[in-house]
Amino acid sequence: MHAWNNPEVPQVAGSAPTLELFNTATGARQATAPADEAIAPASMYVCGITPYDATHMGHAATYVTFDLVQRTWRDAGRTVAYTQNITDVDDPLLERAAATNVDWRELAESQIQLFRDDMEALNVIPPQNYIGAVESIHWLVPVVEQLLDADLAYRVPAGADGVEGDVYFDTLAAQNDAWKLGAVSNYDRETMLGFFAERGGDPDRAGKRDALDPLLWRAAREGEPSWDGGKLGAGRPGWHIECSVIARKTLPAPFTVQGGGSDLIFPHHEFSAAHAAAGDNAELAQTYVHTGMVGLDGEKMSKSLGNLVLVSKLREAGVEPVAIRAVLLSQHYRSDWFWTEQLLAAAQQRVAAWRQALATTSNEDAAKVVESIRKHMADDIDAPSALEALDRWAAQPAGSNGDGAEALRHGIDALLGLKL
Ligand code: 5CA
Ligand code: ZN
Repeated sequence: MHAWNNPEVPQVAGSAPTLELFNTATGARQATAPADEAIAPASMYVCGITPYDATHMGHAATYVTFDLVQRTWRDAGRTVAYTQNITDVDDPLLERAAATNVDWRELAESQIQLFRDDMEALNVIPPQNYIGAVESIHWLVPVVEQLLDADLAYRVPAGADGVEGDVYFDTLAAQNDAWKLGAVSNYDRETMLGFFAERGGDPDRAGKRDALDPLLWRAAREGEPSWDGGKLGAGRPGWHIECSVIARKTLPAPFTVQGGGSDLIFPHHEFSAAHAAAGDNAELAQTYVHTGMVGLDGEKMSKSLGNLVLVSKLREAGVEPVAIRAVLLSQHYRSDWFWTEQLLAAAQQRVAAWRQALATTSNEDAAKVVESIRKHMADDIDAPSALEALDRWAAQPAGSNGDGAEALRHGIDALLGLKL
């Protein structure tokens, strides 16, 4: 699928230090490249939208975070291979389409377009590979067939609806050197069971070998879309295998960063890694990076609750995208936080102050501020501190002829994606 247009990213003199990121799997920070491979290509898979109710501030915060990761790598001289998926067939999308009486394909297409426009407005660099679940079915079917052949997957007997042919992953049998249950999330079983039920899993499905076993292939049902699944029979893919296969088909193994919101730690990223390890006995990714949850009025912002602030609505109301992006950067990516009008107003004021200060900045100051931004971004994407460095610079008395304005404007654009 096509993504969106590439923004212009200026080149900036000098280069960033090696980026360190907090890895959920190890609970520790780690460099995203060994020191002697500082300019080796970096690779990243970020879990994309399920295309309905796009693009709310939680989505925007997550994609802007990984955009900052990419910008920091690029500034350090690395090329970046980036894949993002679209979960363009899944239960929640089908349910929303049915509830609102629209064709699920039309709903998906319109929401994907809205997302593209929002990402472009927010100055987010597009992925090279933007791949829908539907497009990837022909990659996925042989992978599930192989898991069945290896007895790492199994068919569950028909349930109440009498449909045969649902295929599940044998979690416990699939454990090996590259992955064991909990390797990504580090959760205990009780926590896993809770999140599994909450986030699309079916712990009570009769006939499973283990309650946590996730669905790999859902056999065709009356009234549901389905595709030819070779030996699997007609059906549609499970969620985790979709991302696992798209990532492995398009990126090196292991790739550098697996990204998404903290709501994907379990079961989604745990099992995406598990499926990859079962197929290849290899780790899926080197670093698992998760963004905190954005909420509104005391609750997580989510489609199911309907408490959404949409990027497109703010844009329609005349809010400058650079101010929205400045709000997102003002919060640390790993914290949970709440969107408020006050945060937006504060960001608008800051953008105005930075713009004003640019006119009189010196070359010397520009170089210092760029170095300070670089240091903060390499430090586990500490965007709030980078913005505070901008505030301190903007608060200095105007004292120069502005010969550093262009260099600093470029630096702020390249490193933070803020076009002032
Ligand atoms: N299609 C799947 C991933 S394969 C999915 O989770 N889609 S989503 O539309 O629900 O979310 C898209 C991305 O935004 C995911 O990375 C998700 O973790 C992140 N996300 C969703 N809600 C929030 C939120 N409130 N705050 C921060 N990030 C969020
Ligand atoms: Zn995913």
